[in-house]
Amino acid sequence: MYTLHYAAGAASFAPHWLLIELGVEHQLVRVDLSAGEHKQPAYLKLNPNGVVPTLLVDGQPMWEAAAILLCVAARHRERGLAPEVGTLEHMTYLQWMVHLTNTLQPAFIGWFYPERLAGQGGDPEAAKAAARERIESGWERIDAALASGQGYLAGSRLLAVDFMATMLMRWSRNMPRPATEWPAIRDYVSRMKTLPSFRLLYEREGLTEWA
Ligand SMILES: N[C@@H](CCC(=O)N[C@@H](CS)C(=O)NCC(=O)O)C(=O)O
Repeated sequence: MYTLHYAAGAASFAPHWLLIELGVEHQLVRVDLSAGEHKQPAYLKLNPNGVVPTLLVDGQPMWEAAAILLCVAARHRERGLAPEVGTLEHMTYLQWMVHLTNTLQPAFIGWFYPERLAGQGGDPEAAKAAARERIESGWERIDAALASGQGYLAGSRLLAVDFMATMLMRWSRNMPRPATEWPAIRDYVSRMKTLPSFRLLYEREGLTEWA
């Protein structure tokens, strides 16, 4: 049994979407970030980083969105969202998952919370500009990969990594140059949005923007 601790539109968006797409039974626990619930001892016991998401798998907590995606997709490999380990498809899948979580995802912290990266006495505007540059160069690479690829990030079929990529693309929606300004990304996003699981996710999280 899965229990996802989530906040609407946050890093829990991709794991939540994957659970819906897989059609596996799960419960949701909403974490009120504005009330600081994620910094309370009860939540820190589950996730010492004090961030969402946390997924309980048969009561055992697991954190890090990308790890959750890899793990849950692999546990339900028969549903076709995780490649077979050791194949070329698996190689590309892992490469993008790690790249997204290692490069683009932290750059968003710099964009949304520049003061955290700038530190005391640092310049938040400079941190924000650097984050924007990193994010946009990420879109450049992803757009090129999609343009010369077979429709999805790791090849010709939808895999768990596509939920991660789309979540990050969504996060750029209010930036001066959102991801959808890159043509291959725009086409990819419109296809991802046609998944019935995307609609369901929006309903369950009460989201409206970027629908
Ligand atoms: N690397 C973590 C990052 C999670 C993360 O930063 N979550 C944000 C929401 S998008 C959060 O909970 N922020 C609250 C905070 O930093 O206080 C993951 O992918 O799970």
